Amino acid sequence: MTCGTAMETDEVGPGSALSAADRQEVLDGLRQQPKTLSPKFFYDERGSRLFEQITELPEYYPTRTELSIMRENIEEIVGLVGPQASLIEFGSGSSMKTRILLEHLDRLAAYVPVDISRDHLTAAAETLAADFPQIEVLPLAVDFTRPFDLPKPKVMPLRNIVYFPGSTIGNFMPSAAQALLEVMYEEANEDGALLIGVDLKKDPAVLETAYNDSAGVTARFNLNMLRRLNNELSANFDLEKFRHLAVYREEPGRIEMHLVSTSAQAVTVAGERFQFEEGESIRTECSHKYTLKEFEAMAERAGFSVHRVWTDRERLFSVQYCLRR
Ligand code: AVJ
Repeated sequence: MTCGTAMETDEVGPGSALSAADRQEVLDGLRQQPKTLSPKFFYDERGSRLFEQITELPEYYPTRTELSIMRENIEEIVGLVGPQASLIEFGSGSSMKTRILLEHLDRLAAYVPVDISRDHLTAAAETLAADFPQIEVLPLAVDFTRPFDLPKPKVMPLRNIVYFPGSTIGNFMPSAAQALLEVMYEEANEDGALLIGVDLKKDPAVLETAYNDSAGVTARFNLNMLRRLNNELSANFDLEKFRHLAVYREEPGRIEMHLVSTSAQAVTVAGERFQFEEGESIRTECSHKYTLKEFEAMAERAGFSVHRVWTDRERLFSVQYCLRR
């Protein structure tokens, strides 16, 4: 640690909400070369609102495409899942996609939203519990990247269906995505399945446009991370001195979002000083894209077989039903 010390408690500034572990993760990321920050720090209240706006942008195809794939194929999905399943969502679901499943699946034994953030979890779970009084909602606040014990619903589930929508799998580095699929395999149990949204490789121009919208919402979403660190970690990022960058990199097959320093500057975060060269960036997100073949290989290594794949006509996005082998 260099000059200055962070306060000892979790209270590290106005509107503080970041835990000591999160603060440590931020500092570790900024000490790295190149500097990185986890995309999980996007989602404070303002960031979540900006993400909602992103999902409605004309350029951002994933959300509306996944939603229409779900709507068009819901009867087949219902048939595959069968009656009295337990739906286990990785990440707290409040989305339309979750609602479609809760509306149509046959006599669900339980809906189990799993999220590390208790705040996200309770808000989403309460709304869904109110809207679906016939479904037992059992929110679980755990880190889903490691195996965890499932709650026991009143009605015995006939199978566990792990649900992971939104192509959130793309935010994980390939080795972490592989490990996460292995956890999902465990949680699915014998006879269980995985229902997952996976964004597909396509013309890089289409991808780059989706993350560089003309209204500048994605730029605000990206820069909001610095605003959040200013608020919650007593940082002093000058938001005028960083610009949004989103590029597709062919070899890792991913969109990368960066915040690029427009001048040489120093920034203080939780008492620690960080130096930026002009043009130096912080990588804030990797969004991996897969071909159907690539995803299938990864699912198979985790023990799944891809049983059914639904896509849109342009093959932008896929929803996949994977069985335990
Ligand atoms: C929520 C991770 C699926 O990668 O497309 C949208 C987040 N970032 N625009 C994505 C995001 C910029 C999104 N995921």
